[in-house]
Amino acid sequence: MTAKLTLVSHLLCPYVQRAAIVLAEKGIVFERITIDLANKPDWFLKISPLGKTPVLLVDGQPIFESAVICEYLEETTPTPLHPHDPVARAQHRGWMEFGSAVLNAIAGLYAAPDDAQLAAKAEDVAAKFRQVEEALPASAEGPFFAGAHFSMVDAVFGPVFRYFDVLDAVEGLDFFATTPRLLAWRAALAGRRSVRGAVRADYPALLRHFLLARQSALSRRMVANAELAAQ
Ligand SMILES: N[C@@H](CCC(=O)N[C@@H](CS)C(=O)NCC(=O)O)C(=O)O
Repeated sequence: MTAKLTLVSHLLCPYVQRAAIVLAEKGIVFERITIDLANKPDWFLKISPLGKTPVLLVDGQPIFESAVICEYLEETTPTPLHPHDPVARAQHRGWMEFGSAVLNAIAGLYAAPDDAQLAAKAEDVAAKFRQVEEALPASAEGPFFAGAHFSMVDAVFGPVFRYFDVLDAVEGLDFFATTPRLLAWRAALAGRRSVRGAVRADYPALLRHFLLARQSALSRRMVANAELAAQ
């Protein structure tokens, strides 16, 4: 890859992280520009048709939508993250899409206005995790989604699981009670260099701050937990 690549990012965006992970896995040198989505710069609004991160600038030409960015990187580099077999590849794309559904469910969870809706959204996330559990290889295989080879689906789920490094501490929520394979996969992804390097070291503190600022049922639960812990 000889083009100059710039990933226009936001510090907490899980879709940006996917692209950053794929770039790192492929060993591509790129520049990262972080913007404030609460105060979008004019240059960003000009290049981003939907006003969303990520945008990948390829020699100045913008590509938007994280899955499309990942596919572009796959097409233009010799180190595949997708399986070779077309059916398996299509199935992986299906699970990438499901990864976005899980991210939407997580957004529903942290926005839930009251405890009843928080419980319903937590069950939505847990149910989706049970579906992924069924798709994972038996424990003798792994550690990644399709076995030993890190794939695009891994790049999608690394940022999904990262939320739970903060959410695990919230009392009364348990998303992994019946998903041992998912837990093992989560641990493997948490140890992967590309996944770790996709965010800054202060990501957990930034995420906690973001979640507390939502003024949602989850925010109140986090405040209550912190007050209990301080007693
Ligand atoms: N489907 C898009 C989703 C991207 C997305 O939702 N980005 C969020 C940040 S994580 C965003 O830019 N939100 C700003 C806004 O909607 O104004 C993708 O996969 O790239």
